[in-house]
Amino acid sequence: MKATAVAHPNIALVKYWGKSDVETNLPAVGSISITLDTLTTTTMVDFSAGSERDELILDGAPASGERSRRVRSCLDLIRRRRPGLPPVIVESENSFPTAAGLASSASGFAALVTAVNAVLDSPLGIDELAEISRRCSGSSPRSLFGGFVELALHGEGTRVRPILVRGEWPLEIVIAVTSRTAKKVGSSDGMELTRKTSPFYESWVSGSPYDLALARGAIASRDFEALAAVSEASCLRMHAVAMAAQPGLVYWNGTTVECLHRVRALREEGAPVFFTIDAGPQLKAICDPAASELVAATLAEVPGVIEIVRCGLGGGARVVED
Ligand code: 2P0
Repeated sequence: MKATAVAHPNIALVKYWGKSDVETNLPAVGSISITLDTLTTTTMVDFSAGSERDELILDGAPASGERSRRVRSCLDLIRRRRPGLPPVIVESENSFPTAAGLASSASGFAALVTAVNAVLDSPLGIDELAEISRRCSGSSPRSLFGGFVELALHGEGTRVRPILVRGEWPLEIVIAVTSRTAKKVGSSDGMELTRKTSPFYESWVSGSPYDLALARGAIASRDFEALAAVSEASCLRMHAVAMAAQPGLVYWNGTTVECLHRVRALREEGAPVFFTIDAGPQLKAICDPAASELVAATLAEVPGVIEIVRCGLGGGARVVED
């Protein structure tokens, strides 16, 4: 009763920001993402260790507090569907710093549900797995798949589907790490504050289907410029609606803004590159592989950039040999 799974973080091009139901963690908007390679979460579950209660070991140290509470509630959701699972030891390792703002909860829950599913006599289907992981982290179902992925609102819930596999449009991602300080307001709290207080929230939500349609079209036709336009617009609107909350949420630092301008300048000079920024100060530049060297070198020179991480598109969550 042991299994190990790996999963990668993903980056949304059309952003999820806001929940229509906090209890079930139901997103108010759909989202489209790309799954990364290079960065990896590896999670081992051991139901045969004779543990008295569920335990989480994260990056080599026992975890408590919010992280372990979220893992237990994920395990509870699985036990509701597959009763009788004994207590488990969960050992999870990230190949990247958890505090670096690189979406460790998405890869973490995708790896966890995939590993647990591998020990079940009667495994859960992908839609059930996605539903469970979404309840724990709204971005995590997207990491169940590789390449380009859409998490769509569907009936009373959501449905996640791959749009393109990674080899069909092999873009690269250059991440400019500008701070390692954990953010003051996490995504879940930031989304709720935005929903309750931002005067722009309704128009953010109502504009999302249009952005999703534009992005789907751009991806289907491999239209880089169209994808750049809709992705930067979605990113800036997400930050605008959050900045308009009370008190306003500003996830950027000065270096983030400078990186944004450098990416736009590169594009004006003809390099196929665009930016996106999540609920933190790191800038992610998405580019054609031919431009990635130039993009990495340009962002590395921006004062305040402390690390450059380069990725391609990765595969979905999967079981691996121990
Ligand atoms: C996204 N983010 O689409 C957006 C953009 C952050 C900024 O999905 O509250 O940490 O646990 O469902 O999974 C944050 O994702 O949020 C997120 P919760 P989660 O990638």
